[in-house]
Parts: sequence; C-alpha cells; structure tokens
Amino acid sequence: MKTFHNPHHALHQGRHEMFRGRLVACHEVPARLDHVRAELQRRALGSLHEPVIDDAALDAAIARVHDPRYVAFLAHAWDEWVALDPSNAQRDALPSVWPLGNPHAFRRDRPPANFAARLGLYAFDAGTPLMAGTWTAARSGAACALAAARAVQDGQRAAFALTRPPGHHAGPDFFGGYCFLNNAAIAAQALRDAGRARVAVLDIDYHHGNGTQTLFYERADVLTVSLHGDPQTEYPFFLGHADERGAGPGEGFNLNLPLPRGTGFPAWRAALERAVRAVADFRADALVVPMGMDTFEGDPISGFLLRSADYTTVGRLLAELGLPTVFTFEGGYAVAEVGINAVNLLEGFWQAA
Ligand code: OKP
Ligand code: ZN
Repeated sequence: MKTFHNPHHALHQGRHEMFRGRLVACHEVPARLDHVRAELQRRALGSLHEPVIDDAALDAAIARVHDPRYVAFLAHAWDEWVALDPSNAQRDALPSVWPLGNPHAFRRDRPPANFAARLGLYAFDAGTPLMAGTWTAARSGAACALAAARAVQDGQRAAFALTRPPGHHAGPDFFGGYCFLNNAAIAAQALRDAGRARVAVLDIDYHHGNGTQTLFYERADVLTVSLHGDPQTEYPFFLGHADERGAGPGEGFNLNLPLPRGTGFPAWRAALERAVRAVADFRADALVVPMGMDTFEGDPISGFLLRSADYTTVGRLLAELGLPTVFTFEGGYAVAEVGINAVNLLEGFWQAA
C-alpha cells in the first residue's frame, strides 16, 4: 500500500473556531497527521511518498469537482483578507455574515466586492478558519488524493491520501467543517475519468459528508454511502437524513445511514455491513473511503463508542469488497490515539486484502 502524505499540511494551522458564541481552540491540528505518519512508519505499513503531480493536471482534477469562481476565491482569499486591513494578517479569516437560501431575500448571484462578505458567500459555518497557508496546504492535499487515485489505477490494491485539512464537507462551491477541497470526491472523479465506470464512496467519518453527497447527488455513476451521527442532533445538521436518496438520474444512488449519538461497535458494524452490501450491489469497480477516525470512544467532539481494536475489523470488512481502494484522511480529534486507530484500520484492510 502506498501512502501519499501532504508535505505542506502544517501551513494550515488554525488558531480558533467559533463555537456557541465564543472562540475556542481548533481541534483540527497538524499533530493529527504527524501521529498517523509516525505510526505508519513504526509498523512499516507500506511506503510513504510525496505526491508528484504537475500543476496543470492538478488544476484540471480540482476543476472537475469545484466551481472555478470558488477555486479562484480560495486561491486569493488570504491576500484579500489582508488587503481589507493590514492588521488582519495577525488573525485567521472567519466569516460573520451569510446569505440565506431565498434568492429574493438574499442575492447569492451578486458576490459583494467586500471580502468579509464574500467569505460568508462560500462558507457554511464559522468554524473553519482560513489563513496564509490554507490554499497551499489544501491544494497539496488534492494532489495527494489524485496521486492515490493514480496509484490504484496503476494497479495498487490500495492507496492512502494522508492529508489535512480534511475534505468531505467541501462542496462544489462551499467550504466548512474544516474542509476546503473535497479530496475524496477528487479521487472518485479521477477514477471515473481514468475509465472506472462505477465508483463508490463509503464515508465512515462521524459527521455526514455533506459536500460529497451534494457533489454526486444527481449522478448514477458515483454511489455515495455515509454512516454518521444523526443530523437531528449532530453536525452538519442540515443534511444526512435517511430519506435523502439522490435526485434525477442519481435517484437511488445516495444512501445515508444515520445513527444515534452513543452508538457502539455492534450497531455501527451492522450499519457498515449494510453499506458494504450496497457497494457490492452497485457493482462498483473502485472504492473511495473518506476515513474519519472520530467514531472513536475518546473523540472530544463526537458521540460514537468505537474502540481501537474495532478499527482492525473495520479494515477487514472493507477489504472483503475486493475493490481497488483509495482512503482519504478526514476527522479524528483524539490526537494521541488517531495514529493507532487509523493504522489499525489500514493494517486490517491490508492483511485481509
Ligand atoms: C469535520 B470532520 C465542535 C463543533 C463542531 C465542526 C465539526 C467538523 C468536523 N466545536 N464543529 O467531519 O471530522
Ligand atoms: Zn468528522
């Protein structure tokens, strides 16, 4: 198994996120990735690589998933934030005003010149700080996802995009939930473009992958399946219900399996087995797994109760599909354990593959 790690991830290092009316320290910290990389090396699981992708190919792969105006916004966001006020260079950019959905009440089609306002046009929460290195880190993460897709396309049974910031909350033209570019979607689309007819995305992060669902909602060639905390009580709240089944040609190609806060491994595993059957019934010929480790019992912001040893079983169950598989690193905020948990999953997969 090849792992493509993001050499620039630490350029993205938020200071704080807005939570219930105050600024709190960020959970999504660089040490998360460092722990996973250290554990991969300690157990000598596969090989570690930096992604080698030329700029034009990377921009093209990003453009297959994200809106060009959104990409341009991200590429210039930091400079525009600082241009608003030079002292902004000392502070992370966070939005504080948003247009709601009603087009007669809020004009989303008329991006304001004011950058603080445009930040709110593209963000769906105030918990996703953007800083000087965000674009470099996120773009390099997309390169990891593309490199992993290519490795699988070149015959590897599995490849791992070890990157942060994560991706599964990012949509065609929105960011939030610590995510800017949707790494899993970029990998899935790259596999489609390389000739795989049916690609499945099986999201096991604690939080619903609202960005990924939105991107593929009307498509029958990419099946999206997600196991997550019930949006009635859990972030991102406004998507992820069981009755969202896809639309138009994509009807029947989105499967949400929301589970209550407090769910332990037996019930979670039963849902995973259902998700795996859906991928098999779809006759997918490649699999992308947005691999969030925040289902862990010790996760500080999540509510499932999986234990470290359970992740070995998770990897084994995923391997039973027998599909070329790209893993992308998503959530997991119990920093000391995230390396062990992630590598347990990958090792379980690899030993069964
Ligand atoms: C990103 B990923 C905690 C409130 C929730 C957003 C969580 C984003 C999770 N202070 N903030 O899916 O792991
Ligand atoms: Zn998560």
